[in-house]
Amino acid sequence: SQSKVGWRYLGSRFYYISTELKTWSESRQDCRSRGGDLVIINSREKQEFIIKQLGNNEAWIGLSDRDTEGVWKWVDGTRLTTAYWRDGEPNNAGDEDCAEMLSSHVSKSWNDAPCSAQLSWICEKSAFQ
Ligand code: 2F8
Repeated sequence: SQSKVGWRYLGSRFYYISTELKTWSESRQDCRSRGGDLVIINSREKQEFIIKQLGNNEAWIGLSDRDTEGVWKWVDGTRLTTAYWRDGEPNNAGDEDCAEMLSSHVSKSWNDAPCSAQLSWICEKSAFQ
C-alpha cells in the first residue's frame, strides 16, 4: 500500500493537507495519484477534525458547482446536503466554482473561490487499501 507519511487518521480514513499550492483540478489530480481524492465533508465530526488540522490556513475541498452553476456536488458525484458556508457564501464573486475551507468558525468556514486559484488542498483516502 502507499505511504501514509503526513496523513492523519479519523474513522477508518486518512487525511492529508498539502504544503504546496495548486489549482483545484491539479489538487484533485494530486490526491488521486496518492490513492485518494479531495476531501468530502459529510459530517460535523469531519468538519471539526479538518478545521483543527488546517490551523490558520485555507485549502481546497472536494466540492464544486462547475457542472451546473449553483448546484454544488462532491467529487464522488453526490449533492451537497449539510453545508458549512461562511455567512454570505457561496457568492460566485467574479466566477467561483470551487470550494475552499478557511480557518474560521467551525460551522461557517467554506468559501467559493476561482478554481484557478493556487491553494493548499486536503486529500482523503480509505485506511483499507
Ligand atoms: O468577502 C468575501 C469574498 O472575499 C474574497 O473576495 C474579495 C474572496 N475571493 C477569493 O477568494 C479569490 C471571495 O471568494 C469571497 O466571497
